[in-house]
Amino acid sequence: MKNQRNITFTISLLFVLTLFSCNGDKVTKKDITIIPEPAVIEYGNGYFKIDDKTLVIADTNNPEIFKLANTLIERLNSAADLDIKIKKQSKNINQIILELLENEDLGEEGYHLLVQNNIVRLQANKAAGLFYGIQTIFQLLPVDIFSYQKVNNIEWHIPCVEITDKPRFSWRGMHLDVSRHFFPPEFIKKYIDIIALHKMNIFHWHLTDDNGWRIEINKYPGLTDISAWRVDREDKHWKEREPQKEDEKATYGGFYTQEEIREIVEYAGSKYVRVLPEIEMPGHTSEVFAAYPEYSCTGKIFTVRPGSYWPNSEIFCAGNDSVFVFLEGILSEVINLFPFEYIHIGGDEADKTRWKACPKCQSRINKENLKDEDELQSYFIKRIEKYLTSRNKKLIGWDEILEGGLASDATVMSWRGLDGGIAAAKLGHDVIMCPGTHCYFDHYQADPESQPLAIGGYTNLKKVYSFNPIPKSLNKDEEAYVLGGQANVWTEYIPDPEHIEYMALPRMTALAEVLWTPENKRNWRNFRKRLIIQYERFDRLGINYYNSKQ
Ligand code: TNX
Repeated sequence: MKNQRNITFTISLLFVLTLFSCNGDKVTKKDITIIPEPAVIEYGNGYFKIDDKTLVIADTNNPEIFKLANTLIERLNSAADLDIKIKKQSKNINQIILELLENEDLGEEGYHLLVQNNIVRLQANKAAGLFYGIQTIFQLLPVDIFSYQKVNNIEWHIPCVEITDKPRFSWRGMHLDVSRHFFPPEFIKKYIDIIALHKMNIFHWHLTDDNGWRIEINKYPGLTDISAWRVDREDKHWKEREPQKEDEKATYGGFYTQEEIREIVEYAGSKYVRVLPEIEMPGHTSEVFAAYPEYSCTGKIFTVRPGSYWPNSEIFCAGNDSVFVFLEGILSEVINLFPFEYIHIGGDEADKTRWKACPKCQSRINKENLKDEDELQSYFIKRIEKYLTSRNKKLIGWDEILEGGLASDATVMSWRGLDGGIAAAKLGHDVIMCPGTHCYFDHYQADPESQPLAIGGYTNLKKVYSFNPIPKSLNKDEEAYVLGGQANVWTEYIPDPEHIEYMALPRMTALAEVLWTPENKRNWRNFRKRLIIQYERFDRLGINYYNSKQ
């Protein structure tokens, strides 16, 4: 009896093994074009074929998992023209299983994907990991899976591989300046799609700056009635734009309503992208004084600037308490719109000329025992941080917030090289690295002669790919403060969405690999080969890009 049971067991085990092992040609590295490159790939034999009988198995009682299963079948059923259903379980073996499984090694965003001839099993610790695993499945399929049209006469094969993958950094960001030029909500969603396609997870939304206020604030309607609009000088070079004349109407600009913002934030959430709003202060704020001149030092009325000016002298008065009431009123609405734990308050390039001459600012310096205007800026930021902390939010600022003393729990975004980030990490503060040298996608990406007009600089694809967010001068403990990196897309010279895509891609593709892939697995030559297929994906998705080879 015992023997018989053993035999039955052995036979069923053999049956299971042959069933689940991969048959067919050996899969090789060149068959796989995943970007960013996964941490670990093992190659099997043959492929899993998706057809109408394939089932997606997922916990349909869990709304988040059910939604993820839907994102998988929607693309399969549209581009691949299949009719795949989601089931909770099935005896059928032709299935793609999505499941949550406690596995600390995979962290918040990692996944494990096993593709065999008869079955695909995607496991993750958290839903975000399943989302990234699904992105990987799409990239294992023929590129036509990215097509908006139905594509017939294709075998939808997933090569047999085993992938264990998770990101190197938790902060993988893309910034976009919507003040210098305004871009419609539909494009913001497309930008978020592109972020998610690259397994990046932060959208830093630069919502306010001198050239236009872009977020509806119910308490202060002047911000969208007046500060969101400037005169149209689009036919002139950014630096040669005459200010608004007395008899002129400001017609160029726009803003996002709170309803649009809520929708965008929710949309981003469904793609595991968190939205970081930026409200600039104390500088880069002259547009505010077009509607509310009382919050500047001089009280003078300004018009919203249609182009550049330097330096940024028109900044919030730091000696006037009503400025803080105003800013807290704004931030209170911002906090209600954005669930992300961080709020970015800018802090960059504030010229202190007005503060030096302002009696209120000088009296604040005296009363608070501050040494100089740098310490006054630090006072300003610390006061705002106190408010944010009281509302359970964390403050992020550009590296200038180090000057005059860093607020106690502030996170620093290091843009003027890595030094600000290094200093902040050494002080025990979290840091996001986005140095102008490697992460400014408003800079030229090739010989300026061959490119549309840009702000200057030169950052080609290879340079972005060589970026390392961890400076050598940090020790192991300090390294841990570097949350990751991001690229910034300032739009003084970028007036429309196609141009944004052109400037962002493929440099963003390189940055995505820098921020996701283990450093020792990064390989420029191999990346360039995979890039060719990535371009085909962009083509299918209707995304513009610069056909860069270096
Ligand atoms: C500096 S980076 C700025 C922006 C400009 C950008 C142009 C930073 C924090 N401030 O206001 O748009 O340079 O590259």
